[in-house]
Amino acid sequence: MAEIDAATLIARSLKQHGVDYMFGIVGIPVVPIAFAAQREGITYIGMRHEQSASYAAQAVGYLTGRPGACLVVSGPGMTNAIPGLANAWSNRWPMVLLGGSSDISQHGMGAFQEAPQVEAARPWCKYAAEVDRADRIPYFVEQAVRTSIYGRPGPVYLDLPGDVISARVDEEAAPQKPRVPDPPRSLADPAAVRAALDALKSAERPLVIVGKGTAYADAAPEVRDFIESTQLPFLASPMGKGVMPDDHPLSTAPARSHVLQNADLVFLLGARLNWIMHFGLPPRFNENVRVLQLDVAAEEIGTNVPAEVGLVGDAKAVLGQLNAALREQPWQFGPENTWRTGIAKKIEENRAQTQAMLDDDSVPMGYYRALRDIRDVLPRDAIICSEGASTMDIGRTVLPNFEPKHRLDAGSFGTMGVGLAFAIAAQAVHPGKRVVAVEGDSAFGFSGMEVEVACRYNMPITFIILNNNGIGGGPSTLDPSRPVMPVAYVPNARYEKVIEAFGGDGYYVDRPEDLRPTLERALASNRPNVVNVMISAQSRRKPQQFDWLTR
Ligand SMILES: Cc1ncc(C[n+]2csc(CCOP(=O)(O)OP(=O)(O)O)c2C)c(N)n1
Repeated sequence: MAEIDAATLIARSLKQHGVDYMFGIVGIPVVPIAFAAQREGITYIGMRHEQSASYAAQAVGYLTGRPGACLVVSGPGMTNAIPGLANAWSNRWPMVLLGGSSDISQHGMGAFQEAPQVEAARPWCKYAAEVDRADRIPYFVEQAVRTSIYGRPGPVYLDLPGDVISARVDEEAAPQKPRVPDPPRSLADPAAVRAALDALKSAERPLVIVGKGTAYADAAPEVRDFIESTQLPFLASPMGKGVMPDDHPLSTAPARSHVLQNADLVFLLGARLNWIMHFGLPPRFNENVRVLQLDVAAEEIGTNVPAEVGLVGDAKAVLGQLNAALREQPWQFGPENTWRTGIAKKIEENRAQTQAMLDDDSVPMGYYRALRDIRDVLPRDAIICSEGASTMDIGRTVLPNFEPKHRLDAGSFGTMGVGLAFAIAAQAVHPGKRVVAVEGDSAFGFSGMEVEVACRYNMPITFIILNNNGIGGGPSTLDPSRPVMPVAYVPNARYEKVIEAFGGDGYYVDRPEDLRPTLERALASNRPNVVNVMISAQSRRKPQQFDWLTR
């Protein structure tokens, strides 16, 4: 009768179900799980804050379709990871949080770091449970992994009491479950597929909105096929960028406000009508806009605006249905009409407006000028992580993506502090790709210590900071006779020195002519580095017709 320790059983069960990456911070009672994970062939990456570990785990979930694991200690370790659960819940990304907890035998006694962890996790999770017995570990892990990736993906939580982790069990009493298969790909009702195509044919000003749900479903080939065969204009959501290449002639990105406001029909592909899409309501949308919606979650259909047609199913499978129907009965949106010419005109106008800012060599630089050089040095398959307010918003318009799942940002939850962890996760999954994190100086500060992780694991990530001395721009000096402004940081902070402490390379740039050569050097070095770029605190986004937040 062979015995197995519970920590090994946890790691083996995770590996069994395709959990290949674990991010965490060890301590009582989870240390043995991290070592067991390494022995079982799971890549373990020790982070510097649980928040980052929880962000990295969900990025792996999005990038691979299998949840990343986040391993944390009891009490403050677990509560530090709740922001990650919340962000994954909002983004609909899978992850498994594994929280050590106090011994079951001491429950209620004021045990070391005892806390209501399952209850704390529950509002953010599809599934939250305490593993009450070591022999049930394979059951709980299978249940957790399957729940996180089936249906609408999301985070799950397993609470691991110390006396369960330290237990040993008869291996035969705790057999592994068969590997959770990838989620079954469900098809939409064929009648709805026909209805969607008929609706598209009847539209005068149609617009396809490509969301990150299509990237998650690995549906980029089907989306590309659909757009090419129908020749419909499209708009990418922030993380849907790259499912269709941003330089595609049918992209309407530079005319975003115009197309949202004037479309008479929008076809949502794995995109939600939440705040990022202005709820689908006036003044940002036409009040009579017709909505076609493809989503994996039936309950999403009709959110905020009733859907004329709901296609419930897997994006790859349903787009396959649409493409098959189009092959049988080809149809294209007309090549010449006022909708197309109007969009083209607006794109040209907006491009002309930004060109001057892209080429403005003033010192200090503006956002557009700095982002222009970043754009020009990145390879087409670079993975771009980004956060900040203007840094991210303007970055969405200036930095293109050409591949799906190559853009990770603050997302539906608008979380600052995700960028470094996302970059580390992306580099772990794609060691051969160029990964950059384009950060506001405030955003960088939320998890700046994670640059040590990049150094420790020899990840050649380039962390670029657009430094305007504060949250949305701070003063260039701090007047000691006045209270420090709430938006201000230490002016001219030398963030690049942080990475030098760990053996990485730091670069400081304050003149536009130095930026491109510095970025080229940083990328060519194949070493972790921080490029700290001073920009003007007065630099702003090009004037917008609407405030960015719809109220
Ligand atoms: C966790 C969290 N805390 C606070 C905020 C509020 N917030 C939004 S953007 C931002 C920082 C913006 O400054 P920066 O990153 O320097 O980018 P900039 O706009 O200056 O380019 C903050 C603190 C948030 N979104 N998330």
